[in-house]
Amino acid sequence: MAISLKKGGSFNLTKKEPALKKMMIGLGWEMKSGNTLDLDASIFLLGNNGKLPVEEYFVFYNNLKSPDGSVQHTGDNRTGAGEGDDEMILANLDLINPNIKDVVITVSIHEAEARRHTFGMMQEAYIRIVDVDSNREILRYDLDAEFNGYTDMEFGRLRLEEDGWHFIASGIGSNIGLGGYVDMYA
Ligand SMILES: [Ca+2]
Ligand SMILES: [Ca+2]
Repeated sequence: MAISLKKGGSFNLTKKEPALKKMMIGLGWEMKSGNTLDLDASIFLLGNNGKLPVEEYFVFYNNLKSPDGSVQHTGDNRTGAGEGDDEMILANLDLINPNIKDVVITVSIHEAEARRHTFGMMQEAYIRIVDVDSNREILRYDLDAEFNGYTDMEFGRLRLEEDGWHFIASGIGSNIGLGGYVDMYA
Protein backbone atom coordinates (compact mmCIF):
# COMPACT_ATOMS: atom_id res chain seq x y z
CA MET A 1 0.00 0.00 0.00
CA ALA A 2 1.50 3.27 -1.12
CA ILE A 3 1.81 6.02 1.43
CA SER A 4 -0.83 8.67 0.93
CA LEU A 5 0.57 12.12 1.49
CA LYS A 6 -1.09 15.48 1.35
CA LYS A 7 0.68 18.30 -0.38
CA GLY A 8 3.34 19.64 1.96
CA GLY A 9 3.20 16.55 4.15
CA SER A 10 6.33 14.69 5.13
CA PHE A 11 7.45 11.50 6.77
CA ASN A 12 10.63 9.84 7.94
CA LEU A 13 11.57 7.65 5.00
CA THR A 14 14.42 5.90 6.81
CA LYS A 15 12.13 4.96 9.69
CA LYS A 16 9.12 4.02 7.57
CA GLU A 17 11.06 2.16 4.89
CA PRO A 18 14.22 0.89 6.67
CA ALA A 19 15.04 -1.57 3.88
CA LEU A 20 14.84 1.05 1.16
CA LYS A 21 18.14 1.55 -0.64
CA LYS A 22 17.37 1.93 -4.32
CA MET A 23 14.49 4.06 -5.52
CA MET A 24 13.06 4.44 -8.98
CA ILE A 25 11.39 7.75 -9.69
CA GLY A 26 9.03 7.13 -12.58
CA LEU A 27 7.22 9.68 -14.71
CA GLY A 28 4.39 8.65 -17.00
CA TRP A 29 2.09 10.65 -19.25
CA GLU A 30 -0.24 10.62 -22.22
CA MET A 31 -1.66 13.50 -24.24
CA LYS A 32 -5.37 14.15 -24.50
CA SER A 33 -5.19 14.93 -28.22
CA GLY A 34 -2.95 13.35 -30.82
CA ASN A 35 -0.18 15.87 -30.12
CA THR A 36 2.94 15.07 -28.18
CA LEU A 37 4.30 16.79 -25.13
CA ASP A 38 7.76 16.29 -23.65
CA LEU A 39 7.94 15.93 -19.87
CA ASP A 40 11.30 15.90 -18.12
CA ALA A 41 12.19 14.49 -14.70
CA SER A 42 15.25 16.06 -13.09
CA ILE A 43 17.07 15.94 -9.77
CA PHE A 44 19.05 18.59 -7.93
CA LEU A 45 21.38 17.36 -5.18
CA LEU A 46 21.98 20.30 -2.85
CA GLY A 47 24.51 20.95 -0.11
CA ASN A 48 23.95 22.67 3.24
CA ASN A 49 23.73 26.06 1.55
CA GLY A 50 20.86 24.93 -0.66
CA LYS A 51 23.04 25.00 -3.78
CA LEU A 52 24.57 22.44 -6.13
CA PRO A 53 28.14 21.63 -4.92
CA VAL A 54 29.13 21.53 -8.62
CA GLU A 55 26.78 21.74 -11.57
CA GLU A 56 27.09 18.00 -12.32
CA TYR A 57 24.89 17.39 -9.26
CA PHE A 58 22.04 18.59 -11.46
CA VAL A 59 20.92 15.34 -13.11
CA PHE A 60 18.69 15.65 -16.19
CA TYR A 61 18.46 14.48 -19.82
CA ASN A 62 21.82 16.07 -20.70
CA ASN A 63 23.70 14.94 -17.56
CA LEU A 64 22.61 11.42 -16.77
CA LYS A 65 24.69 10.68 -13.67
CA SER A 66 25.68 12.54 -10.50
CA PRO A 67 29.42 12.60 -9.65
CA ASP A 68 28.87 10.38 -6.58
CA GLY A 69 27.07 7.79 -8.74
CA SER A 70 23.96 7.95 -6.53
CA VAL A 71 21.56 9.30 -9.15
CA GLN A 72 21.19 7.89 -12.64
CA HIS A 73 18.76 9.17 -15.28
CA THR A 74 17.85 6.40 -17.74
CA GLY A 75 17.40 8.77 -20.69
CA ASP A 76 15.10 11.34 -22.21
CA ASN A 77 11.63 10.39 -23.43
CA ARG A 78 10.12 13.05 -25.69
CA THR A 79 6.61 11.83 -26.36
CA GLY A 80 5.29 9.77 -23.47
CA ALA A 81 4.02 7.22 -25.97
CA GLY A 82 3.12 3.89 -24.41
CA GLU A 83 1.91 2.81 -20.99
CA GLY A 84 3.75 2.80 -17.70
CA ASP A 85 6.82 4.83 -16.75
CA ASP A 86 8.01 6.89 -19.70
CA GLU A 87 10.98 8.55 -18.01
CA MET A 88 12.89 7.14 -15.06
CA ILE A 89 15.54 8.20 -12.56
CA LEU A 90 17.26 5.72 -10.27
CA ALA A 91 18.60 6.85 -6.90
CA ASN A 92 20.71 4.85 -4.47
CA LEU A 93 20.48 6.32 -0.97
CA ASP A 94 23.68 4.58 0.17
CA LEU A 95 25.78 6.31 -2.48
CA ILE A 96 24.68 9.89 -1.87
CA ASN A 97 27.63 12.16 -1.10
CA PRO A 98 27.55 12.85 2.68
CA ASN A 99 27.69 16.59 1.98
CA ILE A 100 24.30 16.45 0.26
CA LYS A 101 21.43 17.65 2.41
CA ASP A 102 18.51 17.89 -0.05
CA VAL A 103 17.56 15.84 -3.08
CA VAL A 104 15.01 17.86 -5.04
CA ILE A 105 12.85 16.11 -7.64
CA THR A 106 11.30 18.27 -10.35
CA VAL A 107 9.05 17.68 -13.34
CA SER A 108 8.99 20.16 -16.20
CA ILE A 109 7.57 20.43 -19.69
CA HIS A 110 10.21 20.89 -22.37
CA GLU A 111 9.81 24.24 -24.18
CA ALA A 112 6.45 24.72 -22.49
CA GLU A 113 6.25 28.42 -23.24
CA ALA A 114 7.06 28.15 -26.95
CA ARG A 115 4.75 25.19 -27.43
CA ARG A 116 2.03 26.55 -25.11
CA HIS A 117 1.90 23.33 -23.14
CA THR A 118 0.70 22.87 -19.56
CA PHE A 119 0.16 19.90 -17.26
CA GLY A 120 -3.59 20.24 -17.91
CA MET A 121 -3.13 19.05 -21.51
CA MET A 122 -2.16 15.58 -20.38
CA GLN A 123 -4.10 12.64 -19.12
CA GLU A 124 -2.93 9.89 -16.81
CA ALA A 125 0.14 11.91 -15.95
CA TYR A 126 1.84 10.89 -12.73
CA ILE A 127 5.11 10.74 -10.89
CA ARG A 128 5.82 7.92 -8.46
CA ILE A 129 8.54 6.44 -6.29
CA VAL A 130 9.14 2.70 -6.30
CA ASP A 131 11.37 0.60 -4.04
CA VAL A 132 13.47 -1.19 -6.66
CA ASP A 133 14.35 -4.24 -4.55
CA SER A 134 10.76 -5.08 -3.58
CA ASN A 135 9.18 -3.49 -6.69
CA ARG A 136 6.73 -1.76 -4.35
CA GLU A 137 5.27 1.65 -5.00
CA ILE A 138 5.94 3.99 -2.09
CA LEU A 139 4.37 7.18 -3.34
CA ARG A 140 2.40 8.52 -6.31
CA TYR A 141 1.12 11.91 -7.46
CA ASP A 142 -1.22 12.69 -10.32
CA LEU A 143 -0.03 15.69 -12.28
CA ASP A 144 -2.90 16.51 -14.59
CA ALA A 145 -5.83 17.65 -12.45
CA GLU A 146 -4.25 19.49 -9.55
CA PHE A 147 -1.47 21.09 -11.57
CA ASN A 148 -3.56 22.26 -14.51
CA GLY A 149 -2.13 25.58 -15.73
CA TYR A 150 1.39 24.90 -14.49
CA THR A 151 4.36 23.94 -16.64
CA ASP A 152 6.66 22.61 -13.94
CA MET A 153 6.66 21.53 -10.33
CA GLU A 154 8.80 20.51 -7.41
CA PHE A 155 7.40 17.01 -6.86
CA GLY A 156 9.15 16.40 -3.61
CA ARG A 157 12.44 16.38 -1.83
CA LEU A 158 14.45 14.08 0.35
CA ARG A 159 16.06 15.88 3.25
CA LEU A 160 18.74 14.44 5.46
CA GLU A 161 17.94 15.05 9.13
CA GLU A 162 19.72 13.70 12.21
CA ASP A 163 17.39 10.70 12.28
CA GLY A 164 17.65 9.84 8.60
CA TRP A 165 16.13 10.80 5.27
CA HIS A 166 12.75 12.50 5.33
CA PHE A 167 10.52 12.78 2.29
CA ILE A 168 8.64 16.04 1.82
CA ALA A 169 5.75 15.98 -0.67
CA SER A 170 6.29 19.55 -1.81
CA GLY A 171 3.84 19.56 -4.72
CA ILE A 172 4.75 23.14 -5.63
CA GLY A 173 3.60 24.02 -9.14
CA SER A 174 5.21 26.89 -11.04
CA ASN A 175 5.89 28.30 -14.48
CA ILE A 176 9.63 28.97 -14.26
CA GLY A 177 10.77 26.10 -16.47
CA LEU A 178 13.75 23.86 -15.86
CA GLY A 179 16.01 26.89 -16.34
CA GLY A 180 14.25 28.60 -13.44
CA TYR A 181 15.20 25.78 -11.10
CA VAL A 182 18.78 25.87 -12.37
CA ASP A 183 18.92 29.61 -11.63
CA MET A 184 17.65 28.94 -8.13
CA TYR A 185 20.10 26.17 -7.24
CA ALA A 186 23.27 26.88 -9.24
CA1 LIG B 1 11.52 14.15 -21.65
CA1 LIG C 1 2.88 7.18 -21.52
